[in-house]
Amino acid sequence: MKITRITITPIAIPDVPLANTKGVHPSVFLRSIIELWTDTGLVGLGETYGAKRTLEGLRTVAPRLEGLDPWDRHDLRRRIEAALPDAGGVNAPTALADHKLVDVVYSAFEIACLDLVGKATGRPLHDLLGGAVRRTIPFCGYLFYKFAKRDLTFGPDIMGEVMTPDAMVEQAREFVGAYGFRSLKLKGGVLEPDLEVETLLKLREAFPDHALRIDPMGAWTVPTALRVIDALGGVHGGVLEYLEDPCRGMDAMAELSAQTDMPLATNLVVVEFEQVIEAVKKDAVQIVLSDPHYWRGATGAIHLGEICRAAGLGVAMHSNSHLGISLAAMCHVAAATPNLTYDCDTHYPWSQKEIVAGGRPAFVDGCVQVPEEPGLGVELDHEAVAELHDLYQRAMVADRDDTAEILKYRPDFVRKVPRW
Ligand code: GKR
Ligand code: MG
Repeated sequence: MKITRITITPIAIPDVPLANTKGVHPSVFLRSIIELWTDTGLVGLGETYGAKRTLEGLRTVAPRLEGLDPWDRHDLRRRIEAALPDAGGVNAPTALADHKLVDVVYSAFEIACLDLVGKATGRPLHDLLGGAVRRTIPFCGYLFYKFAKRDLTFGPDIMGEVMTPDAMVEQAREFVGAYGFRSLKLKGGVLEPDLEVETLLKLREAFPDHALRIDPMGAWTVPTALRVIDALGGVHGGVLEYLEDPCRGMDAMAELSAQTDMPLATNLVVVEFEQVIEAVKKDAVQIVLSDPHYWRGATGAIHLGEICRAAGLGVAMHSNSHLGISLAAMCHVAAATPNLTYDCDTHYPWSQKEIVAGGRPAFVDGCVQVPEEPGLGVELDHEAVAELHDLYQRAMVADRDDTAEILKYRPDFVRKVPRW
């Protein structure tokens, strides 16, 4: 089986102003949809970031993949490295972490290749990763403070303004009611820490049995993080199952870690294999967030799980705004990572469209069934892709810059990390 043609389609999906410590989501989020066509008539699918550096990287590499055998991942890596010498990162300068372009591009094409191999052998993708240790994947409800959306040109708002503890409890009730989530993650670093503590205490009262976590994305100093941990009842019998990226940078995380038993998680200071080693040496974190979009694909995410097992670290799963191809890839990886023992993150409830045939997958009790069909187990709805490609062309948004976007809502906003 050889790849004969590669299609990269950028799409834009209506989004709502979800807040984080560096700003707020723009009116659309961007994805790239990958189709790898073969001489056997099979088509492999992939979904990844759609912002300009990723898109340019995918487009630069695409012509070099003609003739590739989808089984040969070393050849895939070689071709990508040759096409992208000295490639830097993919994210906007205002982002809080960066991911190497070669890793992001490799990840996207690897998953499409694995989809092909699965289709060619009649086996689901998780079988290519060692087999499924679980058949349903539990996700957490991902809660965001948000503004009421002002410009409805590209799509409606969801839930209006949510900027108080009580409004956040209502958001959680809606998500738990609609999806059955059994755990909740709050995107923090938006309101004063005391208000975020109040939000979590109110969530605990409203959902006494739900696991809770908060991710301030580096917004707090070490003393602030210690104060928050204390206010939330500490580790034993306290409110949090873990605390994600409370402080900015590996050294600040290590400084905090030395002063608390609260498990610290990250998708900001450990995003490459080399950083796992540094984090272990410094005892900076106890849980690493996996993600097949940048941990060198689905196989890299599985390797991360194994390295974390050996290092005594826990594994959770990171998300960005995404659609159903990514959801399927996340499910296969989660199914085949034995020590992924926390409910996975997903932005899916905030995504208003779908591009896989059959529409939106069902969430039952917060869980998604792992696809059992060959490969990823999803097919494209070509009309939906065309519609969102058209939106991409009309929206004229080529990059994600949350800090630029928040100035439309708060003209005096100044990006400051840590802020408190
Ligand atoms: O969607 O605003 C967002 C999140 O902040 C996202 O960009 C992060 O990558 O969800 C992610 C996280 O866990 O940090
Ligand atoms: Mg995070």
